[in-house]
Amino acid sequence: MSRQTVLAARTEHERPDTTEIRALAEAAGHDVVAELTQVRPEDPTYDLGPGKVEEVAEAVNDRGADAVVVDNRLSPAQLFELTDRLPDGVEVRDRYRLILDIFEAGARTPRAKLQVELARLRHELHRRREIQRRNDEYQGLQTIRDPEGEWVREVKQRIDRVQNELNDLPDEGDASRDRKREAGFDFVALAGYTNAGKSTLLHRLADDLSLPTAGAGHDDLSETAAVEDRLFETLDTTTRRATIDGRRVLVSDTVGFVRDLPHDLVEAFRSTLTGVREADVVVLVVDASQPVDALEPRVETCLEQVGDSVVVPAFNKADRLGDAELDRRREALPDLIDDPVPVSATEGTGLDELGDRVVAHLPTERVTFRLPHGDETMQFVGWCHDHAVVEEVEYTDRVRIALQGRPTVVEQARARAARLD
Ligand SMILES: Nc1nc2c(ncn2[C@@H]2O[C@H](COP(=O)(O)OP(=O)(O)OP(=O)(O)O)[C@@H](O)[C@H]2O)c(=O)[nH]1
Ligand SMILES: [Mg+2]
Repeated sequence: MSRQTVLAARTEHERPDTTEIRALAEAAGHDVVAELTQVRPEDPTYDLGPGKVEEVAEAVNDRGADAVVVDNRLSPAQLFELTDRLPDGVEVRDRYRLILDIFEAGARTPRAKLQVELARLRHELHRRREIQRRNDEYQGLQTIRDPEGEWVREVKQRIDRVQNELNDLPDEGDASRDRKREAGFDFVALAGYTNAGKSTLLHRLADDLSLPTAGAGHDDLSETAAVEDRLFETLDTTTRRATIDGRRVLVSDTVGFVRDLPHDLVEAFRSTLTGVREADVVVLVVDASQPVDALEPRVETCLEQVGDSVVVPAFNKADRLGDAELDRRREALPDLIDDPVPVSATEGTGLDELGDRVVAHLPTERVTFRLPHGDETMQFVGWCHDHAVVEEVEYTDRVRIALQGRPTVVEQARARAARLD
């Protein structure tokens, strides 16, 4: 059920670009029927200037709209004042609440649902605190009956409850990650702005043949990652196996970033982001088909979230650009990211180079064994093929095996080889 919506955007200096807020509004189920923009400093009462508020109200009346979206963050008071200027029943959404709505509607897994609820409650806590603070100011010297406020306490209790439920969810994190590292898996996370093509790239990289069957140890490996031309399609991490240059890699798709991603949401999705930060390599997926000007702020937003992980940047959707356009984009970001790899997740181009760049950053050790001929050595060679990259097997007076892989795997190989010699 889509809502008929009037969109309003105000920026202080340049004319507002409403492409992103429109896409966000659409993702939240709004049908934008009118758009009003304004260049002006923030008005303390409404955010928008009072004249613009009148225009918004007129547009709402003319179009029979039932919602207004403002591309800024409104204080609780501004939200209240603006709503008051509009016909009864018209809902006002700012960027922050709009993103919360999208997350709320899109959350599918129990974890994502609880994380969104936590974000909403934290936001509600701030709102109630601010309303209370304003009340206190107005009351001046009057005695305040309940300084903390039952109203505020109630939300805090609900936050604790949701937090506990989240903590009680089966741990998908550390322990199983450690086990998989032990087993020789490398971890690669796909991170990037929303709609950059992360899930599409995951489908490309994933090893369909080695798709895990449901069963012990693999239950957090999900088979699907929805692809949609819609912001925030992915709200939960999906992990798939991939083989990149012979290395066994677990690749995770992640929640996209967006400018002004609500802090409460970032907090609530912290475990997802921790996954990104613990990855051996983060592939930063950039939608290179965006206008040059849009790239820098987007890449900056992503880098802030990614922390100091090893980053391999990919310019996705390269199929939409010519070489000259790609070069212009590369030149626009020299200080932020190092030599992005042009790829097309839909066409499947550039993936070999991307794979090479990823593997070059994985922790790697090389070793050569010389073992006696025999069944056990052949079994060991099989084990090596399954767990590492076997570079050479040579049969002379002994069997010479040269391999490379994760240091933990090389260590295990050494221990196995020692038993054979
Ligand atoms: N032309 C072109 N389109 C692409 C490419 N990769 C992805 N797309 C399209 O971009 C849109 C978004 O792709 P997704 O893979 O859902 O993007 P995402 O980064 O996972 O998005 P969120 O989960 O919403 O953050 C879809 O319509 C894809 O078909 C590409 O290489 N070229
Ligand atoms: Mg996605």
